[in-house]
Amino acid sequence: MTLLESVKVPGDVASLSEPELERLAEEVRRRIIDVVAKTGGHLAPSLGVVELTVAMLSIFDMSRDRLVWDVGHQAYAYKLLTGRAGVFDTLRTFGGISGFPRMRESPYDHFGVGHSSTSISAALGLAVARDLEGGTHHVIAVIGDGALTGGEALEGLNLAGAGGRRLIVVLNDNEMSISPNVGALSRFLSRTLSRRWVRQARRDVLAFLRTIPLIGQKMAVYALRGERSFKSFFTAGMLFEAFGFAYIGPVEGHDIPALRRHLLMAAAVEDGPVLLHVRTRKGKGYPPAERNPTLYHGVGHFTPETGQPLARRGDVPTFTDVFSKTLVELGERDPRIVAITAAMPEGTGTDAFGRAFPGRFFDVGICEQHAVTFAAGLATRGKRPVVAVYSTFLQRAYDQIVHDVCLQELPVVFCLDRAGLVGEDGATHHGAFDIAYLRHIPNMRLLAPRDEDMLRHCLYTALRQEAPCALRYPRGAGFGVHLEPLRELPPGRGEMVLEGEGVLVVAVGTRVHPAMEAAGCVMDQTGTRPAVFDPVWLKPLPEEQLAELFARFDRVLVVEEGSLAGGFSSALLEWRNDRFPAGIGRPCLLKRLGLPDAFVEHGDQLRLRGLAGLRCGDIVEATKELLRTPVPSPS
Ligand SMILES: Cc1ncc(C[n+]2csc(CCOP(=O)(O)OP(=O)(O)O)c2C)c(N)n1
Repeated sequence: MTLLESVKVPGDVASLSEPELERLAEEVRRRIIDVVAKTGGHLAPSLGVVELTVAMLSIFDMSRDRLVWDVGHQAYAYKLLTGRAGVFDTLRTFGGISGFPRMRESPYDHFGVGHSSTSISAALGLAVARDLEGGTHHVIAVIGDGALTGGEALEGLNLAGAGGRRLIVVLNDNEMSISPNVGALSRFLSRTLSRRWVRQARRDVLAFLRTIPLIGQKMAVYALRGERSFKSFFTAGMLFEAFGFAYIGPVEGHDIPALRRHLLMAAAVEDGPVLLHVRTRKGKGYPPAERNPTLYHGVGHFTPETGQPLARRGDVPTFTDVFSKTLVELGERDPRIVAITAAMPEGTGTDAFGRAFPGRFFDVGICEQHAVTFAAGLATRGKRPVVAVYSTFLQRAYDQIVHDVCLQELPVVFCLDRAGLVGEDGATHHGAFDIAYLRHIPNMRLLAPRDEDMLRHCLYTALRQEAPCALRYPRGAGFGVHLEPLRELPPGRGEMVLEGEGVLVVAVGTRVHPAMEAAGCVMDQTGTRPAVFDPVWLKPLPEEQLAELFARFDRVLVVEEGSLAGGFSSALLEWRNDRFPAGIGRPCLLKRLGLPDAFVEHGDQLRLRGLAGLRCGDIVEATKELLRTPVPSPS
């Protein structure tokens, strides 16, 4: 029996000797590599905290103590050691365990997560609840140096530090976000303080020391011999101590005995919050991931022996690829264009723009709110900012979009990648709500390209608007269509992509091609070919075309890969109601396909689309049902 098999409950880890803990860590690491090679997932972050997880479980009692992971993408070792080893190979698959901590999945997941920078706030909530109940258990937050760049983490730190509650924050410092970490905090942690700052600070300290009688001059000489020795005066500890935390570390994060000693020290701090600074290596123990932690941050299937990716990239470019190239193409034509990403240069494809125009590219860290307001500032001075962000993460910056961009009427372009169902990352990551959270904001314009060619025209068009404008496109490959020269899409005009009769299918974005295919099937099966309309603009609505179409069709099917509540079909219903007040207009059967009022789970993207009724076959069935249903006669 392996040690991993012998760990039935997390408490079993506490009974192991340190050499056994080290063996256990190796078994856990091997298992993570073998399973992620088959399922894909967040490999490098999880490998980096194997020893930390084992050490924490050897000291804390997870049936009593409470542990909050930040982002949660690094919790695979924790899952393996908290009763989920038997189902670990179902990781991220439909019906299997999630890639992130989930309170519904396990009593040992003390807080659900997927978005970054929440752990300190949540853990503070758990600590205050404990104190209100007179409890004595430990509350621990584990946060990465990348997640620490997010504003909410700093808000949590600020309040936890001032509140004096017993709380342990473990800083998992690997100097990486998905890409190398950015910002002053990260520099402070890695001690790459700017020369200018060091020189000025040296002058100030020198002046101060010289005021001390007798020994001052000697101290000054000793302390300030060189920049390097001066820098060593300034430790990360000073920063966290200024926030009101006791500081312990830094400790080598792959040395289990050292980790245990330091964790025990942290656990012994009784009179307030403590921060334990742990230095780890992303991808630790798996050379391909250590060499390229960005590639192995989130990885698809690969051969475990070599790290070689298994899924060969097809010939059809992804939406992200096409966006990436088009942005560079447009950047060459227009020097006003600047690109902003919140810690996702590779994921959003803005890395290419960064290489082409380093001075016009800004990775701001995991700071979606800052990204939006920063873009607004740039736009006031005539720049054309493109904020490239995943649909789900832009949720963070809702008020900034309303208050700093739309109310100010600033031409910021939002490029929302991963709109719709993303697949294996699941409920925390689906881009379900962007149509609903954008379309009601005054001044906002919203485009949904049906394929990678239209994505190019949408981006070109968005950059020509004198107004805030967003475009949404999905994760994954395009449709393999020909890429045409760029053209401007007139606002509020859609495209009739297939003429037909009987039923009008209004398909949003990437549902247009499946709808066209479905129309062919319906024609074959019933002899009636439905019409397919692509609104292109979700806002402003193509009102004149819709008025004409609603006059022609009394059976309408709307398909969108976004929440039905507040989505595009809701917009059509609102428009129709207001345009044709009671008694005017013809009765119409209107059926809607979209995402339900429920969080969609994780699983294969195609399968999830099928479950949501958004695939070609579902459109065929819905269309035929509409054709069969009699339209009520006007009363
Ligand atoms: C709000 C939000 N924005 C972006 C992301 C995407 N994301 C996931 S992990 C990650 C980097 C986290 O870095 P760090 O906290 O240092 O953890 P590491 O992966 O280095 O272990 C990013 C940007 C996210 N999960 N949430």
